[in-house]
Amino acid sequence: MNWEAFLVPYVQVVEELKVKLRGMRAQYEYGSEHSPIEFVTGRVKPVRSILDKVSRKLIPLDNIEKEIQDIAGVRVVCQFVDDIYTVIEMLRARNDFHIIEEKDYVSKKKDSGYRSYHMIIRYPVETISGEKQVIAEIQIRTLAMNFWATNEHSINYKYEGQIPKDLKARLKVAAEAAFNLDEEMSKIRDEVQEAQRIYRQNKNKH
Ligand code: 0O2
Ligand code: 0O2
Repeated sequence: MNWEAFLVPYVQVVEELKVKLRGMRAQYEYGSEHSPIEFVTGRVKPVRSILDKVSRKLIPLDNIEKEIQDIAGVRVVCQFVDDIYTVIEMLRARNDFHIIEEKDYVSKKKDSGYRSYHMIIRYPVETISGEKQVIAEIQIRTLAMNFWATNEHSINYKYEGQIPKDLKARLKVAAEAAFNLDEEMSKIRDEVQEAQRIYRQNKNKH
């Protein structure tokens, strides 16, 4: 299999989605408005990780495009939990891609403690041999959810998915703390946003 050639459209999709979603943030900034998007990252899944998933889930090589839905992945990170829902509505209203599936791990966390909202989309990308429909995953989460998930991901990687029991329990406590932080921040959201609005207005004056 020629992986480099296979991944070319995915690289294109990640780049396009990053530009588009970062553009949404820029539009809010220009209007001195609170942006529901704090930052956007993205990556193409490394071949090693694709192959790991293929063998873990017994996926036939011919089905990779359909069955591994996060080969192209972008991540939208928000300040507040409510922002996640604003972003979801904005994404639903767009007509440059089609949403195939939504997974709400925000209101229903995974057993690990993981929280995030996932959208699986079908994105049309122009290639030199015509239009290609590429499946991509958009993860939408708060800064606190992202902090937790990034650390848990590293630990999971180190222990190859077999995290020791006591560490797992600690991660659950940390997930609870991240949840409480989101709750507390939501309560003072208006204050925070007012302060940030004043800051942006002053910055835009100069
Ligand atoms: P690992 O092993 O996961 O740590 P930019 O300059 O911002 O345009 P950059 O710096 O190339 O782009 O990458 P970016 O967008 O900052 O993302 C870097 C890291 O974020 C990646 O690490 C991923 O871990 C993670 N990441 C970002 N978006 C996603 C996503 O949608 N899904 C997943 N699963 N991970 C994401 P590495 O370097 O790939 O390796
Ligand atoms: P990467 O690139 O290492 O992040 P699964 O069967 O759970 O492996 P599935 O069913 O395709 O995958 O989708 P799911 O469960 O919605 O998860 C897809 C992605 O969400 C994962 O990609 C992670 O990026 C993230 N995710 C899901 N559960 C967890 C979790 O418990 N902790 C953390 N840190 N992230 C999670 P991959 O495949 O792990 O790839």
